[in-house]
Amino acid sequence: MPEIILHQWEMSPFCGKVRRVLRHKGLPFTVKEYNGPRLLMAGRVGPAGKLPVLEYDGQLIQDSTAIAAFLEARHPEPSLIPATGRESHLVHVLEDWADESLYWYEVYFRFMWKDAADKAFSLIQQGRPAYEKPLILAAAVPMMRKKLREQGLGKYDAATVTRQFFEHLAHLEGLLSEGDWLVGNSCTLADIAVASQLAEVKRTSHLAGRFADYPAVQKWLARVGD
Ligand SMILES: N[C@@H](CCC(=O)N[C@@H](CS)C(=O)NCC(=O)O)C(=O)O
Repeated sequence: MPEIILHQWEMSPFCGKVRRVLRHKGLPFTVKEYNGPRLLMAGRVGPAGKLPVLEYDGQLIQDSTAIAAFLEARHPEPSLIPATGRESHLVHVLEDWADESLYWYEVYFRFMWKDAADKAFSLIQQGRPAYEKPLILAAAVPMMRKKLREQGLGKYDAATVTRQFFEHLAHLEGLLSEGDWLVGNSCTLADIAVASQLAEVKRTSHLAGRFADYPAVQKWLARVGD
């Protein structure tokens, strides 16, 4: 078995995505959490300055999409990425939608509400001295709100963004009422990418209770797992 270390923030949806890929493939791994003063070192693990980064027998791979492709190539079974055909294209498009669009809704619901940001940072600050969290929040919340405005979603009010998000959820409900998985007859990277964003919305935002209106999505989230 390879030695696998996931450099992560527990509450990052992209790190959650990699954890789900590793578990789906039955690969044991340990995590290195970038909490406390280590937060400042996260930018140095890989050239893009982002987490997750996967360390696989000493080799560093960054970006959840690249990590999933790397693991699929080395551990093809159970497969998560159809190799060819319509399903492979759909998986690619849905994964990218989750990573590049749905992600910003997750960021909005986490960083526009102070209590949600507080919950999220509690997840990575476990075991750290209590004085650190307010300092980290004071830096992270304005920085993430600025990113949201630059991306665009942050320029819209909460009611508009919430309505758009639940429109997306209604479409997912429609898809998942017709089959167990988003693409084809088994769990793919599309399921894992979308579920990883939604799981973080549920975990820290005030919207968790409203997921009950989407029973097919709820059952599918349980099927994809943690
Ligand atoms: N496309 C990347 C996105 C990773 C990403 O944006 N990670 C966030 C945490 S959720 C991050 O590292 N942010 C720090 C930064 O952008 O400086 C992936 O799929 O891994």
